[in-house]
Amino acid sequence: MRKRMYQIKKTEGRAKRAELVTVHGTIQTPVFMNVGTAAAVKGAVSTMDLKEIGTQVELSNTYHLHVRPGDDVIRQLGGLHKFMVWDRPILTDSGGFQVFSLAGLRKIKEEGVYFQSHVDGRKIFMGPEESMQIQSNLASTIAMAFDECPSSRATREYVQASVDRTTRWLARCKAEMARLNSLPDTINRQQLLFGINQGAVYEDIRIAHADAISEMDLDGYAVGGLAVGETHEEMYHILDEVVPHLPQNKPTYLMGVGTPANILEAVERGVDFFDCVYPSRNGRHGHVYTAHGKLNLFNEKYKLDERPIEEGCGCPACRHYSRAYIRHLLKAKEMLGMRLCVLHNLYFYNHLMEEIRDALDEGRFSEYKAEKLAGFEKMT
Ligand code: PRF
Ligand code: ZN
Repeated sequence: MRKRMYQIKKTEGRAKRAELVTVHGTIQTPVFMNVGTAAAVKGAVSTMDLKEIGTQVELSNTYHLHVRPGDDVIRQLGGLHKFMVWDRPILTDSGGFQVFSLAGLRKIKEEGVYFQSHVDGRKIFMGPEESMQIQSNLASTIAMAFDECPSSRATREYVQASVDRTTRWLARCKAEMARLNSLPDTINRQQLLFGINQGAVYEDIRIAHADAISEMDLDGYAVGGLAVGETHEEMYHILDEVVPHLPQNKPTYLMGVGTPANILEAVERGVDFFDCVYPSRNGRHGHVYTAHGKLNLFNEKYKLDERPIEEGCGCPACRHYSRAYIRHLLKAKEMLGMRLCVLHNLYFYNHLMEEIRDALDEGRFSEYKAEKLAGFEKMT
């Protein structure tokens, strides 16, 4: 009997406090994965920085790394961990979502997706097997299944046909991952595979899909296709309906979500993995998170403000620098300005997750959540 990789430590309602043991170390959940799309967190943040701000999992993208520098290059250099000098877990997204949001002129067929590279316009084909092969070359800790994320406004007919194809793709992903993990020269032969639930806002399609993929005994399950234009209330409703149809003894990942408030709501509904570009993207624009809402450091009112971004924050920006100085750096377009804001925001998210885990450990998540939400009131 293989040791249980995923262990639930504590529950409160549907909320789970758990840990996932991987070949690259143990992940404490709920966790926020820090997005480094092309093997780099935007804003000149290094993997040394990530360790300093408490990042547990880094997330990269199959599509971007396949286009540049090429997964064959990363494989020859010993895999993504060695390439970017990061020894903790890495999750790679499958490319499906990025192809739909970035690439030009795409054609979806049963075998996979034909599209043009956003870098040089070159024609590329990616199907479930190709996505698994690329992720195996990257040798990430967790690979994501190759899926289609239909628009939140797609018709019921379109969504049903798309979800059915995503289910067939998932079976092909599972078979290909098993084959790759059995090859002697695969870098990470214990690569995990998470399946992805789709179905837009059609709850019956979502539930039937969740039931179907739950039988496939994957290492974890994601809810995809949310935060793509539906309202927050619709998203919470889908989570209410779908999460109970996913295996409770496996990790649950809500892809691309979200604001601190979204995360608190989703933890309450049983989600334990998150990722989002908000902290890094907002940081690059001088927008920084605090317990009382977001600040825009470009604002004139911080010109002479000698306080840190947030009093008591343990991040590298707040331990040393004032709002006034960071504002000056941003206005002067000095790279350091962006970098300090991104470090603060990622620390803020990582620290929020640590507080969520502590609250769950101590059986006071519900109070903690209410208290945090009241503070975030002004934050969008
Ligand atoms: N599928 C994949 N990656 C994703 C999504 C999805 O639906 C989303 C949707 N929020 C973000 N990232 N593969
Ligand atoms: Zn800070």
